[in-house]
Amino acid sequence: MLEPFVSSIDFSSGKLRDYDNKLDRKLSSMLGMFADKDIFDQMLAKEDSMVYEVFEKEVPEQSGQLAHAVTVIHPGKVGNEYFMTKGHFHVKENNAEIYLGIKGNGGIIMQNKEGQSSYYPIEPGTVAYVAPYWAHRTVNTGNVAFSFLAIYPADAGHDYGSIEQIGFPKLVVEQNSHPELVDNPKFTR
Ligand code: S6P
Ligand code: ZN
Repeated sequence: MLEPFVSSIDFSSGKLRDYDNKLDRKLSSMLGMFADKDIFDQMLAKEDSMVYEVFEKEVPEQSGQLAHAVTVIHPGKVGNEYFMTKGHFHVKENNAEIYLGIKGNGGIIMQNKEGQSSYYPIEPGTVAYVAPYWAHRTVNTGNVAFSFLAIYPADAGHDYGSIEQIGFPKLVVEQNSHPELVDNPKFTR
């Protein structure tokens, strides 16, 4: 049986100090996910920049366990589209999730299977409820690292599926120095 434990977040960097696993998501792992392919290719040819890192505590992927991880999205854009996570549905689609904003400014874009979308800004202290059945992606809309804590059923699973090729109904882009939602031309339903 797993024993109780603690971990700690460094609020100045937004990172989890004593993580068990770290996932690195660089531009090369996000082929086809940003709308402007030409600018993406130019950026990747120059440097395979880090887009986001996920710091995980390890718990068994079993019903009843709560996985928790800190995601740090680096500041940056591909054209006018903010650096973002891949985004996913949970394999167990009825599993919800909680996000807590830790550092920086960002947002969460969500979609359901009917093609509806929902967007909320996240700042330090914001608690976002990802309802069951809603896919979720986060974006960094600021000039510094954007970090948040995610807590979710450890057996929820990640379904990246069509999101990797098509994305969300809306793109989160910078317009006149502010985040705006615009229609995603690839998303037709
Ligand atoms: C897991 C939770 C987060 C994300 C992380 C990276 O359910 O939503 O820990 O895994 O933010 O995003 P993604 O879409 O690449 O898994
Ligand atoms: Zn999730």
